[in-house]
Amino acid sequence: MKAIAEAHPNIALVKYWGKRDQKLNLPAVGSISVTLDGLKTVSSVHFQPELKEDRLWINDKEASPQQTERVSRFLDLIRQKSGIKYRAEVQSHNNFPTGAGLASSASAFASLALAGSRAAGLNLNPSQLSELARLGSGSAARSIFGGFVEMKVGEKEDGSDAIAIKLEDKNYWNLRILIAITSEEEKKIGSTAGMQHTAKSSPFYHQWVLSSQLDLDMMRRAIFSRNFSQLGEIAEHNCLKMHAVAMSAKPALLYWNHTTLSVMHVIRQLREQGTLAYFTIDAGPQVKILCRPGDAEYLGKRILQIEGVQKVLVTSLGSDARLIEDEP
Ligand code: 2P0
Repeated sequence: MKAIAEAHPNIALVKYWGKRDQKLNLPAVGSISVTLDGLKTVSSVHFQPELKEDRLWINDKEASPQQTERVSRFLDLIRQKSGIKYRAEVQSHNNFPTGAGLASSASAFASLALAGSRAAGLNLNPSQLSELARLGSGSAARSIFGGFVEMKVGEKEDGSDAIAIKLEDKNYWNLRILIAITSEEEKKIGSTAGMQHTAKSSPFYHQWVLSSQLDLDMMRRAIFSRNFSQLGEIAEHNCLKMHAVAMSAKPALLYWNHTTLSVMHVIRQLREQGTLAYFTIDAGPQVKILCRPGDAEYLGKRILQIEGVQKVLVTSLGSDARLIEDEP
């Protein structure tokens, strides 16, 4: 009753920020992402009759009670679906900084959905896995798939249509995503709390939700026509709009540090000088830069020169979540 699975984090080009249902973790807006190559979470789930409670290790360190409780609630869903009663030992390894805006919850819950369901003897299809992963973390629904992925906002009250679909495979378009690490500290306000706070207190939240539909339509069109400048412009616009709405919450949510801002300015300058590159930033201080393969090396070197940039990771489009080991 053990399985091991891996999943890659993803970067949203059109972002998820806000929920229409807390309990089922239903998003208020759809989102579109790219799954990343190179970065990954490998999770193993082992249900055992002798365990009294679920136990969780992240990168070989016993997790905090809050983290363990979140994973335990997620395993409860798998136990309900499968009828299994046992508690589990869970090991999760990230090859990138955890909790600093690099979508570790996306790859964590996508890999847990796959490993946990297989360990419990379930054989879920990718749509069912995406629905399950969403209950752990909204962005995890997207990490079940590789390439370009859209998370549907859905209409049904039970959440069965709030799932991700693959728009295009990872080989469809050869792009690079650079990740400028500006801080490895864990963020102080997680996405779940940040979204709730924004929905409650920002005067612009309603406009954010309304305007997302147009961004989604235009992003889909940019992807289907392989129009890189359109993809980048919408991604940058949508990112700044998400941060603007978060900054307009009371008290404000400000995920950037001064290096984040320096990188943004450099990217805009480089673009004026003819290098086609665009930034996007999630709920953390790291900057992700979208570019074409021929510009990646120059951009990587240039960004590393910016004061405060600790390192630059170079990634491209990654694959579907996959099972590594499955022991009945
Ligand atoms: C995204 N983020 O679309 C957006 C952009 C962060 C900024 O999805 O509450 O950790 O677990 O469903 O999935 C991060 O949100 O939130 C996220 P929960 P999650 O990538």
